Formats: sequence, structure tokens, C-alpha cells
Amino acid sequence: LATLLSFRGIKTLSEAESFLNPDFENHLHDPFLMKDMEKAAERVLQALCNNERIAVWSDYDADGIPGAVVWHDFFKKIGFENFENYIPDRHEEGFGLNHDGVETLAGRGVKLLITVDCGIADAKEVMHARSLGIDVIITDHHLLNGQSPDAVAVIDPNQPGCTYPNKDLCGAGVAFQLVRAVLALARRQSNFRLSWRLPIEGWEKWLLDMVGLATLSDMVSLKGENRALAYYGLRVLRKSPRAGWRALFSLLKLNQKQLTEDDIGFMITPRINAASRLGQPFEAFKLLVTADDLEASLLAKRLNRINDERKGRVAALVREIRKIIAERALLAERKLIVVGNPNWRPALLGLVANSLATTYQRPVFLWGREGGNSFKGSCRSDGSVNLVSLMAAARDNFLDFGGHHSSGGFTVNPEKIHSLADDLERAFEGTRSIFIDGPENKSGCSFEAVLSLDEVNEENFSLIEKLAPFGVGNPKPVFLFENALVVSVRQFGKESNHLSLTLRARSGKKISAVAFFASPDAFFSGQIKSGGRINLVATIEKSYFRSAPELRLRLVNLR
Ligand SMILES: [Mn+2]
Repeated sequence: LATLLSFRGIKTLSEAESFLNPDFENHLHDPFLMKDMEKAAERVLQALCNNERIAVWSDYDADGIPGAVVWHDFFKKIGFENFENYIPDRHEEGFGLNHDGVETLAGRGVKLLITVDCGIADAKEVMHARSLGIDVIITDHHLLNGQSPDAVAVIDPNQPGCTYPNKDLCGAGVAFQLVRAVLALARRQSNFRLSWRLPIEGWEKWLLDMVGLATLSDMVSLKGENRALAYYGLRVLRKSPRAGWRALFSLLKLNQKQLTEDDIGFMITPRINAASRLGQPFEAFKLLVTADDLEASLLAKRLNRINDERKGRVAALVREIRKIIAERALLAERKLIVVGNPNWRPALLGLVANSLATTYQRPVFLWGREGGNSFKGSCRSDGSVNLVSLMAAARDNFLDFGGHHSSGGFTVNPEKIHSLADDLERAFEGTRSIFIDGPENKSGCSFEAVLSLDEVNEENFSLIEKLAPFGVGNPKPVFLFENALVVSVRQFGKESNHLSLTLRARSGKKISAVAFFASPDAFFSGQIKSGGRINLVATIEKSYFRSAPELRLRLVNLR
């Protein structure tokens, strides 16, 4: 455990105690440490007291949507009905506030607009809202890149002048902190307590299934406050009575009580995100707020169907781009992969870039066309460079860009579409950072400790589990197993496209090792054969696939 902790940069006993015992009270920061928090909370209270119409304008992804649910549930809980959730259409309206949407809300009598996971870049639209008599509170976590909006309050841990300690808080986390601040202020005001149904102290923890979902979905670092949010988020998810969860989990055959961060990452997040990519994001929102089991089950099925369609399209794009990469010999000539096509749909390119960045271990920029002549794209980093700094160093190429260290979005300046790749390649040399990720071998495959197959047991697994939830900034521990005897090799699954090995430990105990979407040849061709011995690099996981839970290895690589 000490080895694994030190691999995560945890060196002292007190750091270890804090990491191993995530704590809501101690690890969540005081919301009022955020710039403008007091002003924002006051304005929300004022709107509630005057029964002003409030609109919550959220992003359409698996951070913005859960953030929207946080507000929805809070308003419902206190008995406030004069509000609406607004989620823009990804293709028609795009990211953030827009002129027509603001106009629509003004027409419906909205007096206060609260953004979630967007808005920091929308100074112009905020001005427009003001001219229509709407006050705006921005809650966002994206980097400010230009002029700060002239809103009643701008809450964003990443804006200049905000000293909030956690710069990696997701958008729903920022929304949650504002709701906590509103509750704290409301509890201090006796007249407010009289006119609204204030929930008991601690009720807000039930909203953590949303904040945890967003924290895991938005790929923010799972350290400090975020670790506590993800940890408690999962605990709430495992017992949440939400109709939408029950419907989705039963459709996907997930055991709610044993839900893991992998279930969220691989099963839930893609279905929430699919809604905006190939359907209506409001359907995902509806799934999470509905109390009606029938509606929940219909919406869960619909999101599942949209997600299947999304998978097919992304897989086709990945194949197409891999072919282009091979044809143009990009891997030999470039440190970055920069490819575009006016026929590609930008909403799918983030997923494609993700897959390619993982496969090729280098930053990937992909662009397509949206609407008339808007060349929009997504980028993903392999960790070798901060994408926002990289795009800033090549800013002439973009009409617009934004995002985080490891993922971002951009609009290409149409005049620069042909020089984009060269310019980014040049800018990369100046902005890349050195990235060291533990002991490495020649094939670039790292591990944290050497284990024997006999050490794959419940006792060690329970130690590993103490480090969960895993994700960005806290990867699943990877172990090296040397000289492991392969008893048998087989392919399994509907299309026989998964690999399963049976290994034998010195004690005679058998342990299986699996790799999804892999054949024996995927790893150092010809090395895996029954009767042979391999040095394998793997994580340890508990599979509930059979009736009795079983510890097995997940093959990462050979060494
Ligand atoms: Mn976000």
C-alpha cells in the first residue's frame, strides 16, 4: 500500500490518512472561498423570495446535465416552481449561451439566469441578457480566455483572482457549491425558513450522485476535493432511489449496490453524452429527474439506442482516420496527429480523438464542419502537453478555442485550415512538458510493483480498493507478473474478439487474465501460447460476471 501511495505522490502519514479516508466535511472546501460566491448566493435568495422566474442554462454533456439536475432537485426540494432548465441543442445552438436562446427565455419572463458548466466565454450574450432585464450568474470551470462577462456574479475557480484551492472542480461541482452557499445563507435567515421548505442539514449530500457522475465524466483529476466528491458520489449512486438510475442500471444489467467508477465511465457517461451527440440532451436530463418509472424506462431505452448508433459512427470514423494516418505516414513524420474533413460531424470527434490519443500516445487534433462554414474540432492530449497552452501558442490558427489541459475544443480559422498541422507541430516544440510516469521499459509500459500470481488474493485486493475510485490523476495500480505460466489461451465473446488466458500460480491456483478487443497477436505477436511463460503487466479486478465474484487480471501489456 505504501508503494502504491508513493507512486501517487503521497509521502507522509498525514497525506496517506487523508487519501485513504475521503471525508465530506473535511475535504470539501468552503464554497465561500470562491470569488463572487456571496454575491451569487444573495441574488439567488432574492429571486426565491420575490418569486422571480429563474432559468438554469447548462451545458449538454455529462457534467452540465448533472449540474442542471442539482439545481432542479434543489428548487423542487424547497418547493420553488418558478424555474426552468434550458439545455441548448449541440448542433443547432452549440456550446454556451446564445442570442436566440436568451431572447426566448426573456420572452418567458425569466429574470435570473444561472449558467452551469458554461458561460465564462459569453460576455456578449450576458450583455444581451442584461439589456433584456435578465440578471446573470455565471457558474463555470473553464479557463477564461478573453474578457470576463459583466454578470451579477462570475463563479469560476479558474478565473483570475479566484483563490479557491481546487482548480480541477468540475462544472457540476461549482453548481453544487453555489447550492450549498444558498442553503447556508438561507439557514441563517429566519424569514426564508418560514416561507420555504428548507431541507434538513446534510440533505444536499443526496445530490452527490450527480456531482460524482460529473466528476468522473469530465475527466478531472481525482485528488483532494474531487476524490471526496467521486468517492461519496459513488456511495450515493449505489443507493440512490432515482427512477432513472434504476431504469438504466437494470437495462444495462449493472448491480447498483456494487457500481464502480468503470461502470460510470464505460456504461453511464457515454449514454448521457450520446443524447446531445445524436439526439436531444433534454432526454438525458429528463431521465435523471423523472420520478415516473415508465418514463424512466422509455428514456433509458432511448438513450441506449442512440448510444448504439453513436458507437457505430465513432468506430467507422476511427477506422477511416487510422487509414489516413497510415497512408500519410503521419506517425513517422509528426509528433502530433492533426486531421480534418468537412464531412465529419464535430460532435463525435472528441470520442474519436480520445481513442486515437490512447492508441498512438500523442496529442490528436480532429476537425469537421458544423453548419455552413464553421470548422470545429476536438483535441485530446496524451499528457505530453497542456492543450490550452499549445493552442494559445498557435492562436492565429483559431477563431476560438478553449478547454482543459488534456481535452479541448476549437474553431479553425478557415484561412489557416491547410497550415494548421504545421503550425501546431511548431508550437508543440515550445510548449511540451516533460512527463514522467513511473518506471518504464523499452516498450513504454510502466508498472508500480512486482507481484506473484499467488499474491492475487482478497487481502491484497482490499488494499488496492482503498485507493479507489480510480481515474485521472489516480490510475488503477498496474503490476508486473514475471514468468507466469500460461495454461490455456482462448477468444471469447459474441464475436470472439476478447482474449482470455488461464495462468497457473506456483501454488497451483489458476487465475484468468483478460483483454477486451484483443487477440493473442495484439501483444508481441506469437509470445502468448499455452505452455509458454510470459511477463505480463496487468491490473487486478473483481469480476461479477459469474455467480461468484472472482479476482482476475486485466492484461495491459507484455514485457
Ligand atoms: Mn465541464
